[in-house]
Amino acid sequence: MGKRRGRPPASGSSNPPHRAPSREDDGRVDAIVSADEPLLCDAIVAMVHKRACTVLYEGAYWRCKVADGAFRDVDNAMVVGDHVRFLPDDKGGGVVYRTNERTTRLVRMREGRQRRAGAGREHVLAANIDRAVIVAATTRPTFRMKLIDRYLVMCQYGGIAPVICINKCDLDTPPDLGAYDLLDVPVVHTSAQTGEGIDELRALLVGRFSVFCGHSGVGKSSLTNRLLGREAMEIQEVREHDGRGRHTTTVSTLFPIEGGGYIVDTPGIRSWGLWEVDAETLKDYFPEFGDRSDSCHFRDCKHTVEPYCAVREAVDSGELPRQRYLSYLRMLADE
Ligand SMILES: Nc1nc2c(ncn2[C@@H]2O[C@H](COP(=O)(O)OP(=O)(O)OP(=O)(O)O)[C@@H](O)[C@H]2O)c(=O)[nH]1
Ligand SMILES: [Mg+2]
Ligand SMILES: [Zn+2]
Repeated sequence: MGKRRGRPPASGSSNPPHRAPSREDDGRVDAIVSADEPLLCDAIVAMVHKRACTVLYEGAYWRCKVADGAFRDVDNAMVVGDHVRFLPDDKGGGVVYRTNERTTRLVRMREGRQRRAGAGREHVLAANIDRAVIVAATTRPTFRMKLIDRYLVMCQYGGIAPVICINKCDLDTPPDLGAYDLLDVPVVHTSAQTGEGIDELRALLVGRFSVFCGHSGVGKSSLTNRLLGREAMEIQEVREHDGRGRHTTTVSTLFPIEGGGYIVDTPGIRSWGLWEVDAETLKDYFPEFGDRSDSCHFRDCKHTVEPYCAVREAVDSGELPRQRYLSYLRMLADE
C-alpha cells in the first residue's frame, strides 16, 4: 500500500492499512539520523496521535513515528500545523526527527489565569496559522457574542488574523454584529446546509493557513466538508435538549484546499479556561479602546471603577460598543 492520496488521515489511534498493529510498537524510535540529514523532507503535521503523528507531504498523508528529541517543548510536544523534518519510508510512513520553531500559535490556557503553581499553562491548539475562522451559529447552539470576543483575544494574542463566520443562516436571521464595526474583521454568513456564503468563505481561505474554531455543534466540520466537497469529517446532530454540541470532532485535522492553502478542523471548545493574558494587559487586546486609554486620568487605568476613565466615557456616549466593554469586564473578572 503506497501513499494514501486523497483520503483523510485515520482518526484516533487506529492503524492505517499499511502498518500492521503491533503491541511492541509504542511509536518511539532512536534519533539515529541527524536533524540536518539531507534526506529529510519538510512536512506539516496534519494530525497528532499518541506518540505518533500524521504529516502532509507532497499532497499525501504519511503516518509517522516520532524520534526521541524531535519535540522542542515537552508541554506542547507537537501540534497540527507544526513544520517538521521527516524521513519517509517506502510504505507510506516515516519518522519525524525535528519540529521547527513556530511563527504563530493559537493558544488557550488549561486552567485559571491565577499564577498558582502549575495553573494557567499554555495549550497550543495549532501552530503556524495565519487565519482563524471563528465560527458561531445563528442558533443551535445559542449564539453567544462573548465567545466570539474570547476567540478574538486569542487571535490577537497569537498574532492571527480573525474572520467571523456566522453559520446556520438557513435556520435563523444572523445576529447584529455592529459591535465589531470598529475592528477590521471580515464577517461571512454561511450555511453548510444550503451552501450559502461558501464561495465567499473560500475566497478568504485560499492561499492561507486557516483554522476553524468555535463551540461544539456550530458546524465547523460541516463547513470543512463543504469546502472540500467530500465527507472528510464526521458530523453529528446537536443534542436537542440543551442545544449544545457533544464534541463530534476529537482530533484537530489538517486538509489542503483547492487553489492552495490549508484548513484545520478543530474540536469544539466547551469550557473556557483562561489564557496567558493578565489583568493588566487584557485591555491591550481590545484594539478599539486604543488611544483612548492615554486620556484616562490614571496611567494604569483598567477602565473599571477608576474616575475620569476615557474608555468608560466613550462607552457611555455610545462611541464604543457597550457589548464589547461588558465582554472585557467579564474576562477581567475571570468569568
Ligand atoms: N441547518 C443547518 N445545520 C447545520 C449547518 N451546519 C452544520 N449543521 C448541523 O449541525 C450539527 C453539528 O455540525 P458539526 O459540523 O458536527 O459541528 P462541529 O462544529 O464540527 O462540532 P464539534 O466537532 O463537536 O466541535 C450537525 O447536525 C450538522 O448537520 C447549517 O449551516 N445549517
Ligand atoms: Mg466537528
Ligand atoms: Zn480608563
